[in-house]
Amino acid sequence: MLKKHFHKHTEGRKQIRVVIIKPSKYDDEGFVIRHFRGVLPSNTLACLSSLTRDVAERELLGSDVDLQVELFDDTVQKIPVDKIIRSNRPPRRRTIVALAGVQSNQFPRAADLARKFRVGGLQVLIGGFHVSGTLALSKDITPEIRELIDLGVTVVKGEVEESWGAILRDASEDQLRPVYDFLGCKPDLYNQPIPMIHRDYLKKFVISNFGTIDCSRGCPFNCSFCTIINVQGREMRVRSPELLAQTLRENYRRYRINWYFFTDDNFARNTCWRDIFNMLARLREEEGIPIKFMMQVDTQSHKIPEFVSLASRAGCTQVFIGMESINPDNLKAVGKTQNHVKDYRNLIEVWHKVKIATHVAYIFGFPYDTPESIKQDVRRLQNELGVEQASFFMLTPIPGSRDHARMIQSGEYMDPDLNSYDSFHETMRHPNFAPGELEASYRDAWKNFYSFSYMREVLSRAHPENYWNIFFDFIWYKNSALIEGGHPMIHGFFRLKGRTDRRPGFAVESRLRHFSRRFRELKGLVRSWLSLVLEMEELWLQTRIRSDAEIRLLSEIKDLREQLNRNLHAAELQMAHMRARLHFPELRVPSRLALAFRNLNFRMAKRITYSRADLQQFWRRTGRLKMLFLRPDKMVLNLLKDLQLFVLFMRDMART
Ligand code: B12
Ligand code: SF4
Repeated sequence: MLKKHFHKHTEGRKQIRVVIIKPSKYDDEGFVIRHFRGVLPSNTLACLSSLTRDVAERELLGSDVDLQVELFDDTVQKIPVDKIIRSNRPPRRRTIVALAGVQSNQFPRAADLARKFRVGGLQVLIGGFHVSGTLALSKDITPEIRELIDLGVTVVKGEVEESWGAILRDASEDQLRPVYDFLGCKPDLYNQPIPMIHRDYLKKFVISNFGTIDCSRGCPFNCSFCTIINVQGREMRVRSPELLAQTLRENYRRYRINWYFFTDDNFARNTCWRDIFNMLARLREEEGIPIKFMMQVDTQSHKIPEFVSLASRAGCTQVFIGMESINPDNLKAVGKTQNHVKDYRNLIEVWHKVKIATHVAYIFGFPYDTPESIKQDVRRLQNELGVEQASFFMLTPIPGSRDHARMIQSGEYMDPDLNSYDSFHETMRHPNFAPGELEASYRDAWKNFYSFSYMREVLSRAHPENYWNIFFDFIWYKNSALIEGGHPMIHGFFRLKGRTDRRPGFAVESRLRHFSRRFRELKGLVRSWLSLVLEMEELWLQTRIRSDAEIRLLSEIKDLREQLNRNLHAAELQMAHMRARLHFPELRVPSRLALAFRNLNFRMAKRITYSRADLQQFWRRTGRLKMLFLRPDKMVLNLLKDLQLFVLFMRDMART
């Protein structure tokens, strides 16, 4: 929870508390998807918080009003519904709830929260892509939105940069309208307040020096599955590079935030990209602010003169590319005509040349996909294109897209539960897949792409500056998609399950039942994490960045190994190691090796440097033996070796 008071002296003044909530969604068992730590902080919360602050500073509600804002993110914190309701004490103290950035898959959860707040007598507003997209393409108000309006919830369609003050004024006077429609008058973003990141909120995320900002909105292209063009339009609107610079400086000065995800759908079409890149390069080179960032671009981005080279100079480390499919027939069928498959290889190479990692968005379920083609596509992404990362999605007819409107018209089957519209559930039927088969192919794609051998290949050729970014992404992705069975863009780390926060229709479990469920789940989770940690440790051992000194030492070891075949003693090997240390006083890694050398023979040293395969084999063998045959001395020794490796692994990771 984040609380901001914009006025210090509240006595005798009217108080308006705006509680902005980013709803999560339910899992298949009706529990709210919430994590101990999230990965990507919400830009919508940051954006609406800045707008509220601006309203307060400009005293748009009158000079006698004390405006406060509180932010809650349902994906990483429990929403204290009752406390929020109790804080509403009209007429002097009003609490207004704004359900923000509500996507279709979050709508059922948002609607449940809205109902509770309405029962508690609060004024409730809802905005974001579900209501905006649905109402943009539908002539009538759809039943789920109508139900909320009938409950007295205010629906806000479109962007509110130029109207948030007026809406809050209506709320403060108890005059909220049922629907506000700003789709026809999209705000000019140039001088609007920049989304503001809050330190306390960031503490809920794995990386606390990481922020999100949208530098532009809109996209000129016209893909049939896209909702963005029908809500934010096809004409680009951009934020002022100068205002962005001020915010980036302030974020760094106050909170040391220097890592960003620029959430623009297509940064390559931001008409101010050059000015923004130049500004970022100046912050890095002249002001010493080590900004680095990721951005989303299209498959033509590499052809924009200087775009790629300037992106690199500006601090870009990863591009998220809207590739979607390798099959030209699929691309044609969904109007993604800007994607030219023949040019994909060149696209990836151009980004690689400037050492920027590529991450492709890839959709399964297009008309020409089959279970076999999905397998082939994954192999081609790895072998032909060599992309570092891929995010897979199942094609979903999201309300607000042309696909959705067409399917409504033709009466094709769509899953009636909006909670499933998260791109990792099957929501429609496909002639080439039996029910459930698309989902199975999709799951296999994650498994096959993030295989040990491919991750090793990627990390072995990764630029040292990118190594740990990619490594962490692999952990995040494997945890979300393969352990949690969800989607990396929804899942964070360590799943929490509120017993009583269950979707209507699912019974609230007794304490005993819930705790035994959680115990079982946690046991499974610990096992999965252990094997993930060991897999990643092995990956690190096989691919880690070695210092020049270590490389020299290893080559010396290699020479000695050859000599060892001619009966050289391990003692001589130790001598070589000491010699190498004399030559390279800065040598850090050999001090770990030294430990190994002191106690262990040559084979063990090799093992510590390259792999824990022998240890793995020992534990596997030990696990199969009966108690009687166990060797406690070896077990203790190998346990110590494993612990030592683990500590080294953690230490290397923590250094980044
Ligand atoms: C960046 C991004 C992400 C990031 C999230 C980064 C972050 N945490 O901020 C990541 C990659 C994690 C992500 C994930 C997903 N995303 Co996304 N994402 C976006 C993207 C490209 C930008 C979001 C953004 O910053 N927008 C700018 C903000 C300020 O706009 P806004 O939220 O609409 O808010 C404005 C107005 O709507 C309004 N408003 C919003 N709420 C409210 C409330 C009130 C009361 C009022 C008055 C006004 C108001 O005011 C704001 C200012 O004008 C959008 C597309 C887009 N252009 O918005 C897709 C988008 C929101 N995502 C979408 C989807 C489907 C997903 C995923 C389900 C898919 C997936 N598997 O990846 C997941 C779900 C994750 C989750 N739990 O949120 C869809 C949602 C469509 C829909 N109808 O459901 C979108 C629209 C893209 C698309 N494919 O069409 N996403
Ligand atoms: S390129 Fe991306 S943002 Fe643009 S229309 Fe296509 S899917 Fe939408």
